[in-house]
Amino acid sequence: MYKKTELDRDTVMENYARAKERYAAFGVDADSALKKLSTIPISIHCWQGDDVAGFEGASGITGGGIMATGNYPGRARNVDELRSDYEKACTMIPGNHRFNLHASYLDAPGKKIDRDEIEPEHFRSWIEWARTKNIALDFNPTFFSHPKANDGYTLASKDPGIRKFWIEHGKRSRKVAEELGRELGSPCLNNFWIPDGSKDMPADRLGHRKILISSLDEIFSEKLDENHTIDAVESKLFGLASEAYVVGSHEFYLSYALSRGVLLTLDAGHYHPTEQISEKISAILPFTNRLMLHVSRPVRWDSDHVVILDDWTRNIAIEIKRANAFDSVFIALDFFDASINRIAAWVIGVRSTLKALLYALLEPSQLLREEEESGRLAHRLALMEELKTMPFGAVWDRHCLDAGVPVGAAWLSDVEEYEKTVLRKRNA
Ligand code: RNT
Ligand code: ZN
Repeated sequence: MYKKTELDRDTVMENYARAKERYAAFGVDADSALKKLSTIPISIHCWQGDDVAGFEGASGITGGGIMATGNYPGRARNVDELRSDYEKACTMIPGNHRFNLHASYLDAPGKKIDRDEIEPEHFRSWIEWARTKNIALDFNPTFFSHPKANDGYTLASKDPGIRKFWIEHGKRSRKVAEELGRELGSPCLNNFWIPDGSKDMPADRLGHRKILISSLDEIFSEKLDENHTIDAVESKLFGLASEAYVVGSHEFYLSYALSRGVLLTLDAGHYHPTEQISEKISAILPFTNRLMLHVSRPVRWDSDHVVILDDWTRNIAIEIKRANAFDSVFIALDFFDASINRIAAWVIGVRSTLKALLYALLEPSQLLREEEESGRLAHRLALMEELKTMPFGAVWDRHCLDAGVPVGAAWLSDVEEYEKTVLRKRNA
C-alpha cells in the first residue's frame, strides 16, 4: 500500500536547480516555462464530480449516446457537495482554473425548471461562488437526459415542437453564458454539443443536416458581446445508438464554424480510433484563429476515461506550444469515470494535462526545427527521444511546491482522508 512520503523543500529546490541546467544546455529556460504554465487556465468540467447527473433530480446521465460507467461510492448529490468536492480537488491542483458548467447543474431548489425555462437567475449562486473563488465559468446547454431528447433528435428533429423546445433552450443558454461572462469579467465559452443521430442507416442524412443548420442559425441570430460569451460547436463521429449517423459530424461543424464565425470544439474522443486532434490544430487554426479542445481519453471508443500523460495529450500540448497559440486554443476537459474516487479522477486528469503543457513548454522547439530544416532527421528523432528522459519531473515538482499543492503522490493521502470522513458517509 502507498505510504505517504514527502519531498522536503530543499530536495525539490536542489533537484530543480540541476534540472534547470540540463534544460539550459538545450537553450530552454525552465524558469520561463514555469512562469508561462502558471498563466494557462484549464476549463475543468463540473460533470466528473457526479457522473453527469446534474441537479434536476436525475441519478445519472440518460440517453445522449454517452455513458458514465461504475458505481464508486460518494457521488456528489447536490450543489453544496459538488462545490466542496471540487474545492477539495483544487487544493491538489496547481494554478487558477475555470469551472465548466452544464445547464442541468442549475441551482433552483424546490422548483421544476424545464430546459426551455432556464434563466441567469438559476445560476446566480454559481456566480457568487465563482466570485469568492476568483474563478471564471464556462457553460454548456444540455441536450440530453431529457424526455424530449429520447427520439434521437433535438435541434435536427423533423418535429417542429421538439425543435422549438430545444431552440429555446439554446437561446436561453446563451443568455446564461452572457451573464456568467459579464458578471465574472471573462468571456464564458458556451459549448453546443447535441446527440442527434441514428442507430441504423438513415434514409435522409441531408434533411436533418439542413434542419440543424437552420436551428443553429436561429439560436445564434442574436449577436452577443464576445467579451461576455463565445459560442462553440462540438462535432462527433458516433455515439451509443448513433453508430450509423451523427448529424453534427466533423465536416458539418467545421464548415458551420468557418462559415458562421463560431468557435469549433475538437474532442479527443470524437474521431476514428487512430485520429489525433493534435494533428488537426495546425490545419484548422490558420482558418479560424481560435479553437476549443475537449481533452479526453478514448479507450477503444469515446469512453471518456480520465486524462493521463500519454502521447496523445502530450502531442496536443506540443502543437499548441509550437504554434504559440496558448491565447487562442482554449483547453477544456471532458471525462467522467464513475468507477474510481471522483476527486482523484479530477486531480489526475488536471495534473496530467498540466504536465503535458509543461513538457511542451520545456521542449527546445527551435532546435528541433533547425535539425529538421537542415535535413538532420536522425538528430530530430534522437532529440525527441532524449527529451523524454530529461528531469522533467523535477521541474513539475517545483511547480507544485510553488503553487502550494502536494508534491508527488502525497495528495493521495488527502483524498483518502476525505473519502473516509466525507464521501463514505454519503448514501448514494
Ligand atoms: C459528448 C460530448 C460532450 C459531453 C459533455 C458532457 O460526446 O463530448 O462534450 O461529454 O457535454
Ligand atoms: Zn466533449
